[in-house]
Amino acid sequence: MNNYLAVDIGASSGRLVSATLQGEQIHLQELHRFNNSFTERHGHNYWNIDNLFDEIIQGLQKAKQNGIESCTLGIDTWAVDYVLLHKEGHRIHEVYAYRDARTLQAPDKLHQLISREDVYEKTGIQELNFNTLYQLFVHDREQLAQADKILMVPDYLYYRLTGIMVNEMTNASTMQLLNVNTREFDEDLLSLLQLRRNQFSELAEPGRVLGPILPELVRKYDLPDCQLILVPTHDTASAVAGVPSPREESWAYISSGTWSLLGMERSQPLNTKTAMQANYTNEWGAYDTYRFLKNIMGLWMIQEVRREGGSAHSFAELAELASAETPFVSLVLCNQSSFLNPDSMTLEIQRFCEETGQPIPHTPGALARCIFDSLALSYRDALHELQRLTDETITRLHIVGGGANNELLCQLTADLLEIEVQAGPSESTAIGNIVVQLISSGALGDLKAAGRTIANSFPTRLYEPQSVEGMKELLDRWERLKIQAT
Ligand code: ADP
Ligand code: LRH
Repeated sequence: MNNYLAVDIGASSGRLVSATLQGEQIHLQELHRFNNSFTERHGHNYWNIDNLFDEIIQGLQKAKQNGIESCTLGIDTWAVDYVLLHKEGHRIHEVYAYRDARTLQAPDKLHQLISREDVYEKTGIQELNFNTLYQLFVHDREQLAQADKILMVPDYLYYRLTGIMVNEMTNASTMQLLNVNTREFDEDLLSLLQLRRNQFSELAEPGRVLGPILPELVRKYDLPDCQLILVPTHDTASAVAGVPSPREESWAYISSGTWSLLGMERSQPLNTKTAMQANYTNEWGAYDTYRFLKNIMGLWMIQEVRREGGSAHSFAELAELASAETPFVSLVLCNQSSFLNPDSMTLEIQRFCEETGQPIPHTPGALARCIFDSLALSYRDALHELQRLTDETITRLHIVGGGANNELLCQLTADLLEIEVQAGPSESTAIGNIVVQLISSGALGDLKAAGRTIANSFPTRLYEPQSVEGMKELLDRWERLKIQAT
């Protein structure tokens, strides 16, 4: 039986899972799990990329100890962050984490040289100050000039394992440097950054067989015999490939992890002016799909509140504590930039509530309640915008990712969006990574077949919408808050 391995590394945690296809069912086993976070050094935030590589090696060793002698392997991580490489292949600089404050003013500066409208028309990518375009714009010019190659984080991990360099296209699209019409790097944007096309590698499609793990690594670490397959290396692209949808109805998704990514899978980009104004993006997906979606601040907010509280409560406990609180007491506008990387998320939430004349949440339960209520209200706005922009009526909302375990947030989403929510699987990203390997090997036909197989393999939970007491007053308050706080 073939073994398919997935390395999936999000901003908060990583895992290595193995999978087999038995009849119509995918069987998944988690072999290794580890935490991920960025750390501050000399006033900047960086990822520990060598540590992530070591965790992959450990995971592969565990695979071998579990009797896996040969396998295929795909890697996905979060988007937008990059690695500069010298000609000899070593790193020029540490890898900046996208929440680093150095890009906060970058969009305003860059758009003095080219308008927002032009960039959106070319790329279809929403403006987020941490997109690679803005990060490279403020990156040290000398280092950029020295860079023989620029790889995204998962491209770099593939390179460390195989010695082969490519720019996988789902992640490359989040650079905001690809032209949605030519489906190549946009020459105007490259010259604005004073970069050459040959500083990047070939743009490669998911599904391609890249090559085996370098023999010296296999020998040194006693690893299984593994062929690396390019998967959608952007975790959100894999997460959407892992949604248990046969793609027959009008469906939307929330990929619910560190970020909440709410959107639709489409076969065409939608880069109109109204889509730009609503800050919707067109990220590239596997098999000529686009993810028309919006970034919502997501569970990062509770991750930070939990961390600041000394991790005294698990995520499940925080959701339980929140369930016991009175709903909709205090609300925050999650997508305000002040929540992107505050010194203290707890204090930032409290400051927002104080300034807007709302009760100040102090306990872990009250803070968690405020976050979940506010996220669900933000999802409501985003779903309405999505339907307006695409002129579609969504009949089913899938919630996938770790947040699918949060029963309170799933129920709140069903209630406030007045839609049936299908929650799970929580490991949709690793699953999407696996199904692209299955499609690549011919074991599955396409994304539709994959969606059916996923639905057949992993339990999900349905949340029926229930009426919310005082909904009208709540929505009025939410609208007033938006006017008041902007
Ligand atoms: P990422 O890939 O961005 O690192 P994940 O998809 O792994 O994120 O999701 C992590 C999030 O899932 C956590 O921040 C937490 O809020 C949520 N989560 C995970 N398990 C549970 C649980 N049992 N109950 C409530 N929330 C959970
Ligand atoms: C989610 C994610 C998201 C990006 C952000 C950088 O992990 O990849 O799709 O916008 O991280």
